[in-house]
Amino acid sequence: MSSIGRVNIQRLDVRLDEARARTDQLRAQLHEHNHRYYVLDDPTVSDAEYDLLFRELQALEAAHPELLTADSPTQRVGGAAVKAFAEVRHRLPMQSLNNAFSEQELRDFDRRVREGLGLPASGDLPSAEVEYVAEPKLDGLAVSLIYEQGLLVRGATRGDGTTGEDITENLRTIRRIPLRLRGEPPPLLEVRGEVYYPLADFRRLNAEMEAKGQKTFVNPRNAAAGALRQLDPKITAGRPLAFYAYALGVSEGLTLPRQHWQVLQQFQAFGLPVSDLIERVAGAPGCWQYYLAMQARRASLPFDIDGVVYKLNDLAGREELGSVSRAPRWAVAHKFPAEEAETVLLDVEFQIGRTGAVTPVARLKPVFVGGATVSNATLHNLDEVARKDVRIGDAVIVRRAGDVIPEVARSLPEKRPADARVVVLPAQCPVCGSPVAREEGEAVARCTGGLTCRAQLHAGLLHFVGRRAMDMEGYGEKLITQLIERKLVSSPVDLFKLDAAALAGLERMAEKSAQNVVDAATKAKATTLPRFLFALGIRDVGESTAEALARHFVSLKALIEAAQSDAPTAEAEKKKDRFPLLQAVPDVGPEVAAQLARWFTDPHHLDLLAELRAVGIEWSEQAAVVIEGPLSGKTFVITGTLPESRDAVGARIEAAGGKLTGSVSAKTDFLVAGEAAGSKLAKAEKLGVAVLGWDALLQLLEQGPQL
Ligand code: 9MJ
Repeated sequence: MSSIGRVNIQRLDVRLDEARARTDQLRAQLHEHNHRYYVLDDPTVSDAEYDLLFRELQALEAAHPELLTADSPTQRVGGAAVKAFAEVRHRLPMQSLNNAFSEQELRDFDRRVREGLGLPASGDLPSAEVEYVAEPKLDGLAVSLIYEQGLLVRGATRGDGTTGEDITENLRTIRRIPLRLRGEPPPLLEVRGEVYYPLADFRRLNAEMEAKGQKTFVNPRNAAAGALRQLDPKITAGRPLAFYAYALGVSEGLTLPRQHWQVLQQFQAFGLPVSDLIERVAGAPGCWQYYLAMQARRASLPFDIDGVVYKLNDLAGREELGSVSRAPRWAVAHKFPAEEAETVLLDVEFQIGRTGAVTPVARLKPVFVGGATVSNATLHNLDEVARKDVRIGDAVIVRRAGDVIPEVARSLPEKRPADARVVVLPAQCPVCGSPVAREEGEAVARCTGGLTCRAQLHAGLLHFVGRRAMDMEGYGEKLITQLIERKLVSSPVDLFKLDAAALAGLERMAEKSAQNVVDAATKAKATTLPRFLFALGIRDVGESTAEALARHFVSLKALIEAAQSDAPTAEAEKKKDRFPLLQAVPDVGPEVAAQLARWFTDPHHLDLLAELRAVGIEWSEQAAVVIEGPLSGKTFVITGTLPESRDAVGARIEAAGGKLTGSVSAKTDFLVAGEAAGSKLAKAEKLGVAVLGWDALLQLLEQGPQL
């Protein structure tokens, strides 16, 4: 860096084209130094030398604002503070990972992968182990970075996996995130990874906060979340967040590698930071070795990890395996054991959940465990309390892992005081006084008060207004408590009957916010059937089941009719095939079907549905749009690696009227098979299903099937 010594202020007077040439040169140098410092951890200049270059560029840009570019190293903190983050819909959902907690669960994962790929069981010779990529599992926040023509144009949080928040300006302040990719990036590349707070910086931050008399962060994850949530990027810029890339999202024009390992190598070539702790391992034994090695290194790592992740290396195999609900079948997070600490059980209270479930909650002498102070923990249910022989006054072991609710793991009877008391289930609900009942064979006791119980009503309403349900903004915990206490609301229907005048009398409710809340209710009336079904809070009906029901039945009426004709009569109870209509829905088994049948035959619930309709709740009831085209009426399955992403190929087929399904059966018309196609190809050949290569598919898309 010999030129820096000669910087002088007269340079600012040079002609524009000279200035342009120099800014280009400075940016290239600064990008290179940033990359060496933040990504490769191998700087070749001192901080002072870097600063000189940086200041020269700043001065030139100040003198020639027309030369400023968004990817200039001076523009990391360019954005102004915002009032709120905009929503971003992820083009490909950001999935979460299933967890494994033991060596056995890791082996089960490997077995499911082998079965899914049609491989013989591990240990049956001749069989090679499946190759996995093993990665440390950073305890931070997952983000998505979109690069267009190599430029960082958008960064977003994971959010609920479908919709996140646009935090581009905050992510731009993270030095390890390149503003411009190196090498020859494709026109579109989405990079996913984890933003985290390095431990040394976290300790420094907390020491500073403490010195200033401010509240400290409980753990690095919260510190990272706090920094990313700042509406003013200048504050984020003052927090030294870090980033590692670990997954590919959408891309266009990228020659798709065959292996995840190669994706990570490509990332590095693009200048993205990839952890050097990532390794390729063979089968469950290789994964287990990696787990043990990481566990041993955990305490000396410069960042927090809460486990390791194993991912199938072969990308075609991943497509073959697909996902269940929101998690891929081809990966698993193997978590480190939860941290434990000893404390005293001061008392047991009973909480009433949305479905009336009575949960014993431990009130504890506060204790620091798993990165947080814990004073309440779940005891799950009374069977568990009895099994663990936990008594009030006992010394107990509390366990906490990551985001999981803390639990009382066991008691220490050897330390039991003479006045320890046995925990008894209350006969009446502590909130509404209705009898508490426990059905035969069920571990859970329930309050029988239904929506007459304030606790059930409160939890039910919170669920109803939730973001993934009716999405009614402004209806928080406190507002709902007040609405119930003042008897303004005794059912979800009442939420739609409130007017601004009634709301304005409540605490912390100015006229304008009262109107906003009323407007949110009005807006929420137009919804979708899956959201509405989920909002009803039927036991065991989560979001994905609600979606499956809506897809299958299309209308609420059809669902109700099916549930009612499936409702168990004494005669049907005897038969093995109970709930045939409901169980025809993918993912609905006998237990969920029983809940549905019960819910939709209860007259109170049918009244509730009628009332919700009467206050104006609407959703469209249309079967998925049928597109007419050359492939109408034909069913396709896609497998293997194709020149375009599976989504893109699927979109082409659907645009031509074809229908996509996930697995090959006798009803499949065509299997589109790319390279490295596996068990689906074998099955198609066995069933005599027509197999198309890429060129044959393109021809078919143009001409339709030749009859
Ligand atoms: C973490 N947290 O370190 C994934 N993760 O991959 C790693 N998370 C992930 N991979 C797909 N290393 C979804 C999440």
